Amino acid sequence: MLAETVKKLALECGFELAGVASAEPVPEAAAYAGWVRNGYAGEMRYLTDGRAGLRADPRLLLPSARSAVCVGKLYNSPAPYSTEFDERDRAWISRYAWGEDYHAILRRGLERLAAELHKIEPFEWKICVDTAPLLERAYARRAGLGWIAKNTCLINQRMGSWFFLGELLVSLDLEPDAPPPARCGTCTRCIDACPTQAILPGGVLDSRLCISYFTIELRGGIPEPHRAAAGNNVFGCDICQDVCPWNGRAPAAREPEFADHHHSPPLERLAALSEAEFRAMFRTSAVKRAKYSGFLRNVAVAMGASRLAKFREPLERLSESDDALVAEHARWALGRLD
Ligand code: B12
Ligand code: SF4
Ligand code: SF4
Repeated sequence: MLAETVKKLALECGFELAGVASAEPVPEAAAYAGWVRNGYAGEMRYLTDGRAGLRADPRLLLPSARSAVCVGKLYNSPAPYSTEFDERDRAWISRYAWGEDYHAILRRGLERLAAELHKIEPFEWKICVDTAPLLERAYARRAGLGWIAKNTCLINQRMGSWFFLGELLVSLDLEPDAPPPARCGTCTRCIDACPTQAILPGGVLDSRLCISYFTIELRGGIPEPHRAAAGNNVFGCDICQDVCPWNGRAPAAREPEFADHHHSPPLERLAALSEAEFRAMFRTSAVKRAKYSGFLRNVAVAMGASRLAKFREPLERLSESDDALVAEHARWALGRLD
C-alpha cells in the first residue's frame, strides 16, 4: 500500500519511472567482481578501489536500509540520432549531456520525494545518483524499471533507454516490484554497430574499448588503433542506443533543463576554446567531467577522424599546445588529413 503511494509521489516529483526493490545484496555483485578482475573497468579507479566493496550491499551505504526506491528520469530530445547525422565538421556530444548536469536534477527530485514521504511517515534515507557505489541497473531491474540489455543499458519497454537512474535507499519495508522479462531476443544491432567492438557476448561491456570511456573517463592518451573509430564523438557515445529498436519511438523529456543546448557544435569552434571559455560553455553540463585537456584531446581526434583538410590550421595550433596530451593527439590527427 505504502509502496504504491511512494511510486505515485515519485511520478509527482518529476520521474517518469519508479519502482521498489529490496535493499539486499544482489547476486550480480559476483558478476561485477569478475568484470573488474577481467580488467574491463580499465583505469576507472573509483570502480576498483576499496570503496568498490560497498557494491555488494546497500546496507553498507545506509545501515537501516530495507528498500531501494528506484527512479528513472527521461532525457531524450526530438533531435536526430548520431547515426542519422553526417556533418563531418561538427562534433557529437552525447545526448545525455545536452542539457543541465543530471546529477543535480535527479538529486533535487529525490530530495523532494524524501520530504514528501516524510510528511506521511518518519524514516531514514540516502540518495544515490550515479556516483554512489551501488549497482544501479541491477536494483532498477529488480524494481521493474526495465531489463539489462545486450548493450548493458537498462531498457524500458515503453520508454526505451534514454533515461538516468537514481535511488532513494529507505529504512521502510516496502512491497518490492518484479523484474520484467528481457526483450532483446535474437537482435544484435548494438553489437554489430559498435565501432570498437566493445560489447562482448553475455551483456558484458569492455570499457577499455568503449568510446564513452575514452572520451569521458580516460585521462591519458586514447589508444591509437581506436582513435579513427571514435569518429566525431567528443563526449560519450550514443551509437549502441541509437540503433536499438526499443528507442525507435522513445518519448522525449518535457523539461527545458534537457533541451539540446550542446547538440553538434562545430569542431573548429571547440578547438579554439580557451580554458575559461570551456568552463563557461559547459558550466552546467556533464561535459565538464572530461576536463579541458581531455576535451581538446577528443576534439583533435575527431578532426583527424574526419580527414577534412580544412582542419589543418586549427590542428597545427593544437599541435603546438603546452599540453603534451593535446599536442600528441593533434599531431596524430594532422597525419590523417587529406
Ligand atoms: C562505470 C560506468 C560506465 C562505464 C562502464 C559502462 C558499463 N556498461 O559498465 C562507461 C564509462 C563505459 C559508461 C558508459 C555509459 N554510461 Co555509464 N555508468 C557507469 C556506472 C558509474 C557504473 C556501472 C558499473 O558498475 N559497471 C560495471 C558493470 C559490471 O556493471 P553493469 O553493466 O551494471 O553490470 C550488470 C549487468 O550487466 C549484469 N552483468 C554483467 N556482466 C554479467 C555477466 C553475467 C554472467 C551475468 C549473469 C550478469 C552480468 O550484472 C551486472 C551487475 O549489476 C553507472 C552508475 C552506477 N552506479 O551503476 C553509470 C550508468 C550505467 N551509465 C549510464 C549512462 C547513461 C552511460 C552512457 C549511455 C553515457 C554515454 N552516452 O556515453 C554510456 C553507455 C555505454 C554502455 N553501452 O554501457 C546510466 C545508464 C542508464 C540506463 N538506462 O541504463 C548509468 C546507470 C548512470 C545513471 N545513474 O543514470 N558508464
Ligand atoms: S557507447 Fe559506443 S563504443 Fe561504447 S559500447 Fe556503445 S556503441 Fe560501443
Ligand atoms: S539493439 Fe537489440 S540487442 Fe541491442 S540492446 Fe537493443 S534490442 Fe537489445
